Amino acid sequence: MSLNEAKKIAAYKAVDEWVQNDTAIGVGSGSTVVFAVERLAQRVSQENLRVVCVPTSFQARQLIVENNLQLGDLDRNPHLDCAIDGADEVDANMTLIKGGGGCLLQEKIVAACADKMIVIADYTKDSSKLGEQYKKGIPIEVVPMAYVPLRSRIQTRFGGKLKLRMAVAKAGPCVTDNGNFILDWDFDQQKEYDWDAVNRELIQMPGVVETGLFVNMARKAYFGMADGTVKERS
Ligand code: DER
Repeated sequence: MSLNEAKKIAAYKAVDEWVQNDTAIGVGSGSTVVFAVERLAQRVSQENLRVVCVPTSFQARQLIVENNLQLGDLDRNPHLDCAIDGADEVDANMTLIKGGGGCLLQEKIVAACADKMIVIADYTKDSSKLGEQYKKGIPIEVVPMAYVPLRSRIQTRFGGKLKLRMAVAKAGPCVTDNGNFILDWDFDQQKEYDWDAVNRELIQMPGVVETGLFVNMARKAYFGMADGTVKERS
């Protein structure tokens, strides 16, 4: 089974299990969510469902509009029944690394407004420990003026190495939908981290906007496996 097919079966199963009529849904960002929106659009059309979709990025907004789904926002839908989103890695305790696509801030805000955060992923995201498979580091969204002092402060406090995420099709650093930079923290994998404590400490640092550590937020994860099955974790 290809990676895309694995993403698809996870996304379809999650949408089928968590979406019913009159559901307000947070729509995540990334490539796996594309399949979730595809399935959502199918069900809305086939079952004449009423759903409202709140995006977590410009990409998610485009997906909602292009699939003729009802576009919502947190002004009108401050309480969501569920948020369906991808992840870069999921550990055994359901701690997530997110932000590989640079959308972590709005994703975390929307997930926090949802009764349930549902994660959809392919089998390469299924780890027992963070860093086992995802090697690009933990994304930390920072205010641009603060990236240099924060890079050294976090390195000194927690070890590892932080790199400013550079844009691919544009000169200079990656700029998020919120006008911020991202530092990717290649943490020391020999260390045991209390991710909840690390996350809380990072957030307190002036200039840190949000981290890609989603701790105690995900209710259930669906992993599309290479053999065509869907593995679930909660
Ligand atoms: O940037 C993000 O947080 C995305 O949700 C990412 O974690 C998952 O992206 P993928 O579905 O393309 O792997």
